[in-house]
Amino acid sequence: MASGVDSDVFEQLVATVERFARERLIPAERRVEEEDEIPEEIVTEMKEMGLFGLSTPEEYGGIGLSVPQEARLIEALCYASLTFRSLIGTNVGIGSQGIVMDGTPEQKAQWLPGVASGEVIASFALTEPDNGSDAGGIRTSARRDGGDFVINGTKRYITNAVRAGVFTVFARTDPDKPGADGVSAFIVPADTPGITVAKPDRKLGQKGTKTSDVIFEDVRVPESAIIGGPENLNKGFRTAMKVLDRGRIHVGAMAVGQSQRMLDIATDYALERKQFGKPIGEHQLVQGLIADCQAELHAARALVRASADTFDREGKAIIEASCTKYFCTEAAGRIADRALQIHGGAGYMAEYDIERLYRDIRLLRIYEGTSQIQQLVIARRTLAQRAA
Ligand code: COS
Repeated sequence: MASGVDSDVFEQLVATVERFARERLIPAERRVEEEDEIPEEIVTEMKEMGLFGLSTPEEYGGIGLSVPQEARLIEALCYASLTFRSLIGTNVGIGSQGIVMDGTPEQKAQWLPGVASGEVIASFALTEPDNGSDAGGIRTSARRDGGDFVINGTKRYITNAVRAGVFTVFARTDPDKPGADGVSAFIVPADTPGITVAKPDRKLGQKGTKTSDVIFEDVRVPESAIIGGPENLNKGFRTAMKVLDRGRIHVGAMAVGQSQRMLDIATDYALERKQFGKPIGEHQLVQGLIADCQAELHAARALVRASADTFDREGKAIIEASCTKYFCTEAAGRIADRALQIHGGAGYMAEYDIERLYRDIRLLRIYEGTSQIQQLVIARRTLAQRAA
């Protein structure tokens, strides 16, 4: 378990990222929205700052933040549009963590330095057209052929697929085991013959992020491509779940960063906008909206920190991670709604940032496990703990 970086170095990094978000990213948000692309100069700056390698262990060229440190830094970064986080998100989280957590030393040495520098984008290929929440039901097959596996199937909504240098692909290696048990995780270089990345999806928000279908047709990989090596055959579902647990704390931190931004915008508006002869912030019903946002934001931030601490200390935090993702993203949805309401008619207009933020954060309640999946994880495990 990474113990993180020295606290002085870390505080400097947080201050740098806070400044970067305010001075470089927020001013670029409208351009990103219009062009549906992140400007190349910003991508370069993010690489130079080491943001792609936040969670990669130092020995592989990353910064090696602990989970609580990563959460705080992601909160700071997500004061700006979630699109910028999406660019680094798969390298910091779901795309690479399978290799960090369960990879062999050779796999780590081969892939993690490129992931940390941002030269290689790592993309997580789990979801399929017919299997999203039911991650154990995946149909993409990896058929053994001598010392190789041959992968066939389609993956859907795969973040950063168009930019990917490597995919972590979850495929069924045992067709006789229908659920989670017959699934393996593979490291598949994106230039392997037989991989087609479709053109990016059109979405409600988070313009500039890229998700696509990825089609695997007779994609041949050696058995050494199984994450953790051949002895991890049929153990890929657990790798996916561990990666998602950590990811769910990360998504909670994203929700906190965006919630702070939306509250700040709404508060500024409430101080400026006058109705009935005074700023609307002096009207108690508007104050009620502000207070509810602030109270939920405080609760969400505290929950992220507590869960991240548990993950760091115990190496896992399944119930905590699901509670965090569930509460923080649902709270962000309520905060967005109130922040837009405080703006009145202006909130519905595209010239005000809140309209875009409202659309962007909608996805938080869906990806890396819907709110309903989090409820299911929390309740099943709570019941099992009491029954034990
Ligand atoms: N960490 C480690 N192992 C885990 C785990 C976790 N967080 N969660 C489950 N497992 C293990 C279980 O312990 C079980 O192993 P054993 O049989 O040895 O006990 C195995 O994995 C199967 O678990 P379970 O029976 O709970 O699997 P289910 O198929 O019932 O589904 C849910 C589990 C629904 C929780 C899972 O499919 C899920 O999280 N779905 C959402 C997927 C998702 O987030 N998709 C987003 C796409 S990526 S952006």
